[in-house]
Amino acid sequence: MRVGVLAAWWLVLTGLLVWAASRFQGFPLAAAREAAVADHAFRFLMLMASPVFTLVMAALLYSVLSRRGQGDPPEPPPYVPEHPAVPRVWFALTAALAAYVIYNPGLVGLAEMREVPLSQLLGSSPGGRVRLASLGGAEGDLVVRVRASRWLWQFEYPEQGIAARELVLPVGRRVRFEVTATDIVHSFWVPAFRTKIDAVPNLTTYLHVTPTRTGSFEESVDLRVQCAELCGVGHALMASPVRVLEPEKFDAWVAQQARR
Ligand SMILES: [Cu+2]
Repeated sequence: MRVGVLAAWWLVLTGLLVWAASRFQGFPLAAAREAAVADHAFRFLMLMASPVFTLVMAALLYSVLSRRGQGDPPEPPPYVPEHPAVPRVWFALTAALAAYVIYNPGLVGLAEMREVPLSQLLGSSPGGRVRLASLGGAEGDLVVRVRASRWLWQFEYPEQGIAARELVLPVGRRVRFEVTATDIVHSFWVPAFRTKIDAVPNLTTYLHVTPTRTGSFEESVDLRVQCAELCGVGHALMASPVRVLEPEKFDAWVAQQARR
């Protein structure tokens, strides 16, 4: 009977949690192809973790309520494992789940974000170094060089021969960011894109993003470049607005910047 009560608690709590999660609207604006991959992974992991969390909570609630008001036992009961198979099954099951999520959405999602086959993501480069950390992914349509300094961002468009202090991008084109820093370690992060990469002095790191909707910082604060690595007193204010435009408006912006 005890198992039945516990199972009922578990079912009720799981139902409540999944219902609340399905109504959750608190995600930041999603404005890139990569954001959809990241949000899918987040929802999937939450769904996987929910029954584990509620089982622990159900056992806790059941234990607290069923032992209420009975005082301390006269002497501590001896530890007798009732079902030695239970911890083994629990361990095997959670280990298998952990291995599964490392693969999918972990590695599969990373390959999807970088638009490369999984085999290429895991293969080693000719120099023998693991590519996982250094691989930027498939080529982009537009290159933007990002330079981080205490406490500002600078953007350079080498193919267009222009530079700017705000990040302006065309919608629907794959952008290759080449990121570096001039002083200390910073981190390039646009909340609406859900991707992030460290900006390191004397090193270029790569990030690829395909914006999927037009918008600006004035419409959503999630469209901003925000430093995500604590870098001193100006860290929290180290942000630049992001503007995503229709391709023809982007070309007009480039022409206007070039004339300056
Ligand atoms: Cu910072």
